[in-house]
Formats: sequence, structure tokens, C-alpha cells
Amino acid sequence: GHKSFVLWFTGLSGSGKSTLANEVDRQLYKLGVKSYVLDGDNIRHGLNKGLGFSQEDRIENIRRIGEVSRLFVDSGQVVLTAFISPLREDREQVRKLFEPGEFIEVFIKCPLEVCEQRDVKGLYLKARRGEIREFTGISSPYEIPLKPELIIDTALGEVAESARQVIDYLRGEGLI
Ligand code: GGZ
Repeated sequence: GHKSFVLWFTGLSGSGKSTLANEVDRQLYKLGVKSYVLDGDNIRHGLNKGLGFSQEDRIENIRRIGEVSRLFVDSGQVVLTAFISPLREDREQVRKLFEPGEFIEVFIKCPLEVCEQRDVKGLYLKARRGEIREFTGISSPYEIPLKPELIIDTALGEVAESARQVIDYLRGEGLI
């Protein structure tokens, strides 16, 4: 058996949150642990359709995702969330919804320059040109976690290696 918990990935756009969350999801499946990834694709297009990227909308986005994660954990599941969740205060509010040990904040550490260099979706270029306003890291804040449970450096390592670090942490904590 395993415990239920949330792996809360936080980091800049293009830092590799979704990629890593999906890889950890696959690794967990191989270990017989059923998990579910919440990301922009299944949340911002559905439950949170209508929310944009103003400070106010981001706060509401994260609040709702926190509540949904709480429901997943109540139902005995493992949930992985991949949202920028830029504000410390908002992440702390989500943390408060959980028992100690259930909320695992994973800081996806990748320098802005690297994310901007990658610019997988061309959003940074648009943000620099002023075509997207309030873009995280450019014209909207990102507050680095002060005491995350885990820090994963995605600027250097392979995705598989990063996923391994997360799995090792979960094992070490006796969560899986
Ligand atoms: C940041 C934006 C913005 C702005 C659109 N700022 O790389 P992506 O494309 O796939 O991930 C980003 C995603 C961020 O949504 P989140 O729900 O994770 O944000 S938050 O937690 O702050 O609510 C990016 C895209 O949406 N995107 N406009 N202005 N990212």
C-alpha cells in the first residue's frame, strides 16, 4: 500500500514542471502506485476556464487547484500538480489544507535565462515584445520557495534522473 499525498510542482513557464510530473506519474505507475496529473491542459481548459493571468485570477486558479487536490487526497489518491503557482502566500494557503507530510512542495529550479532560451512555445519572445502582458518572470513575479520539500534542478539533469530524485524522496519518507 501507499499513502495519499500531493506533489506540488512550482516553477517558471518552461522550467519542466509538466514534463517531470508526467515522468514521475509514469514511474509511479510502474511501481504500482496510481496517480493523476493536474496541469493547464485539464484544469485551465475546464474547471478554471475563464481565469486568466492577472494576479487575482492566478490566486483563484491556485486556490481551486488546492481544493481539488485536497479532494483527491481525501479519496486516497496521489496527485501531481504542475502550475507556476508564483506566489509564496498562495502555496502556503494550499499547504494549510493538508496534514503535515501530505503536501510536498517541489521547486523546479531553472534559471529564467534557460527557460527563455528554450522558449518551447515562443511565449517569452512575445512577453519581451509586450504581446503578452503579466508574463511570469518578465512582467509578473515569481517567488522562489523558501523551504520546499524538494528542489530539482532541471537546467542540467535528464528528466529520468530528476524523476528518480522525486521517487527516492517518496521512498525515503515512506510514502510509497
Ligand atoms: C505565465 C502564461 C501566461 C502568463 C499564458 N504568464 O509554458 P506554459 O504556457 O505551458 O505554461 C504557462 C501556463 C501557466 O499557467 P499556470 O496555471 O501554471 O499559471 S499560474 O500558476 O500562475 O496561475 C504558459 C501559459 O500558461 N501562459 N500566459 N501571462 N504563463
